[in-house]
Amino acid sequence: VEASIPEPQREAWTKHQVQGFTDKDGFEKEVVRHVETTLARSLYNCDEGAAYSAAALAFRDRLITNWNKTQQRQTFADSKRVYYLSLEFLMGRAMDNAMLNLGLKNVAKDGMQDLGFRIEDIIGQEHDAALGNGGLGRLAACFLDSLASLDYPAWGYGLRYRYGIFKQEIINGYQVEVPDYWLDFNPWEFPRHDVTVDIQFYGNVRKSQDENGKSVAHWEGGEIVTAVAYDVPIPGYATPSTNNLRLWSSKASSGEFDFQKFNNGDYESSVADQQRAETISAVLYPNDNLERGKELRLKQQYFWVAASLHDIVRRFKKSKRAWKEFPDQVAIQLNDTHPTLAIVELQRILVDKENLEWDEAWEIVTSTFGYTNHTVLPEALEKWSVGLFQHLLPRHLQIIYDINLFFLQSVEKKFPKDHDLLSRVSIIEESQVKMVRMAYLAIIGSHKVNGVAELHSDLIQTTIFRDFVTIFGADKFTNVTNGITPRRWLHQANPRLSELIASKTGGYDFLKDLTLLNQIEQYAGDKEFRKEWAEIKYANKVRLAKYIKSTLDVTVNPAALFDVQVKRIHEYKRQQLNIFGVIHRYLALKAMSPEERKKQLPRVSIFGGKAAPGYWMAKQIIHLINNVGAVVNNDPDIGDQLKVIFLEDYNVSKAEMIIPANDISEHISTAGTEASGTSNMKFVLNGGLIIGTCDGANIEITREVGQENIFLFGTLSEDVEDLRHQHNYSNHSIDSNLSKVFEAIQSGKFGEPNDFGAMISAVRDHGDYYLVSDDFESYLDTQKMVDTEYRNQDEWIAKCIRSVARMGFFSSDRCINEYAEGIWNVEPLVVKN
Ligand code: F55
Repeated sequence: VEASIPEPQREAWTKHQVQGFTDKDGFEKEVVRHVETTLARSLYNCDEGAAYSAAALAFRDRLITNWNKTQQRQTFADSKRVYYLSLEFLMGRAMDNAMLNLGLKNVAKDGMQDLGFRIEDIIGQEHDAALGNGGLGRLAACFLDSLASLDYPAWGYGLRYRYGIFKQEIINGYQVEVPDYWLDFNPWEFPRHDVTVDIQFYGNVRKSQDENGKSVAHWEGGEIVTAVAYDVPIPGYATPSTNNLRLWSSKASSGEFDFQKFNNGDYESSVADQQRAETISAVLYPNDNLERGKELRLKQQYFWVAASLHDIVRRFKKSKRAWKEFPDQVAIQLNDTHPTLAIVELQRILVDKENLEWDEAWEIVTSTFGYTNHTVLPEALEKWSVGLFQHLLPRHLQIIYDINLFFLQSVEKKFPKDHDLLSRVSIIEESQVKMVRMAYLAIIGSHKVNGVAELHSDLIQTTIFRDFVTIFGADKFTNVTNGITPRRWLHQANPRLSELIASKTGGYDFLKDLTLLNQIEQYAGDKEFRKEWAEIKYANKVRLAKYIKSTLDVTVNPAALFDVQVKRIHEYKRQQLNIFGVIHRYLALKAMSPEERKKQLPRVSIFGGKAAPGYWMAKQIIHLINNVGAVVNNDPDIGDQLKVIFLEDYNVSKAEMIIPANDISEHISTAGTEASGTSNMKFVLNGGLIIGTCDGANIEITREVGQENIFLFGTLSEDVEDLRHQHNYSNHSIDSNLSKVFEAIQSGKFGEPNDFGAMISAVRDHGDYYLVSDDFESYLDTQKMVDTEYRNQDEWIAKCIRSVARMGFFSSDRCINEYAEGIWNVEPLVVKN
């Protein structure tokens, strides 16, 4: 700052620099000031909503000073930056996180109390920022927290959706989607009306020759939409580093908004043009692991990618460096294939606008990008029709053809006789409708490709991308196992457990170095420690039980075993296996004498999660869970022995309440289908055990916590294909316990049987693709072991303590450090306060 202010005025500026509150009194003063002036409300009618707004504004002011300093420091140092491109950032609430990261939560708590409010109630007023579907979006949010906490100079780039993921309501047992309008009052974003980029769509490409006879492409005509930047500060934990998340919002460009029409009185159609432009950033697509090829989605992708690259290139150009230094200044990570167009856009900028030679440009491009794959499911692999591309992005399609041509030529040179190979790895799929395969483009245009857990990274290298391993060599492919931020998922979600751990490890250093958790292992046998541990778990369960009572009017016993499966609803995640297991348990209880029933371990089966609005089967699964709950929860024979709960509208802030209350959680995907999973890590870190398949990160969790501390069951991934083959080519016999479950459903016990016909047929008649029947017996056996082991509470808690002690590996800090070293080649840049 100081350098840019002329000497005579400098004193006045520095004298009045905002310092920010540091104590309770200062905080209260800021809250009162915001209520009176910013919100223009009388102090005597300040409700919880206004109190939240004022407290949020007070914390926002605190963040801004750190944020400005960090940005200035990064500009001054001009060192290499990381850009994380993600169509989703599932942030959740910001205020609690800001208070904790600044170390001012107690100040806020006491201050709010003085003003007549409870801090939890005030925190609860905040609307989640839900700009994501599930794991992929939440991973991006955890990464931002780690990047800032580890002082990496890093930016996130995303879209500022007007509507995030829909709000889920359950009506008569069915999911109903309600729009999530979240921007009403959002103190966490800063509109930058001066930071805009004009983005072009459609039009034509004209070729000309320059003075040296070189062919030059000109993309002309079409329409222009303007991208406006909105910045969100991302505070690190216990550091002044505060990074930037830049979200783009679309609006009609001032050139585009047709003043001619407007002045001619065609007001309606000029407003319609404006609305069409705003549609681009209007809504998050609510599908997880499914790509539907909609034009608006491709428009969103290009709009966001082009605006972000323009911004990055603009920043680079300020340094006046040679283009070949671009990869020394810039690392761009592609979160899945959604931003793959960035590869093409950078090549276009370098060749068409900056006049670099193709090969020189391509070298820069490939050194800049890294690509993270999050799925092997074929229906989730992005493909766009060539026709759509030609229409929307004609110049980009030409560049893709050229990239493909040069790539295939190099392959042919290396593997001269293998024509089949060429068609297998071509970016263009030569099908009836020609398609652009985005994952192939992402691989060819990046210097590293990573999966998100060991099994997943092995699988992509041996299945969907194996030809590319042959072509590029194994070094291009790597693994970075996912992680989670312990700040939000332990300290914020479970403050009492965090405090207990701090009391035994000499403070909160473990939140910065999660491997320090290993110090609590020695207390696994300590009676007093176990007692405190159990009390905290019980209190967390009481809190969830109260929530269940208040929202669903079902009474659950906090002493029962809480068995939780919360995640997006998907056949591959097998919530159907879980609910079939619950039905089996119910039938077994019904068949018992009352005395025998009483002897069983009481259990609460808790479900939560959204189904994509167009995913009919997933919606039927929700319906069945609710119908089973309606029967079981009202059956006087059953009482506390079994309750079945479906929690409405699962989101980040609800996860923070639900996860600390788990005894066991279910991560039961068909082996080989869940790339990693991240809630599995959150559940164990909060002192629960897992029932899971040998899939994704479950395998590494087992390696870390020890196989005596996890309940694994089911088919191994290497056996899945054979079993599927057998289902299709021989008579497929269904597990006998599962058949009884089907009979119960078909008897009408759980509502109209026709509603669930397709769900049963999928298993019985249509090949059981997800191996529900194959795994049913081992699932039930494993659940039986869970019941038995839970009865020995001392040993159970000891297992939980040992597991938590061994979870250090799963911090997103470890994960980000691996990316920084192995893929980005960036170093931290410490900011001093
Ligand atoms: C969203 C949109 C599309 Cl088009 C495709 C996928 C998604 C999406 O939400 N994917 C997703 O959440 N994937 C998950 O990523 C997590 C983080 O890596 C993994 O843990 C999880 O296994 C994977 O399913």
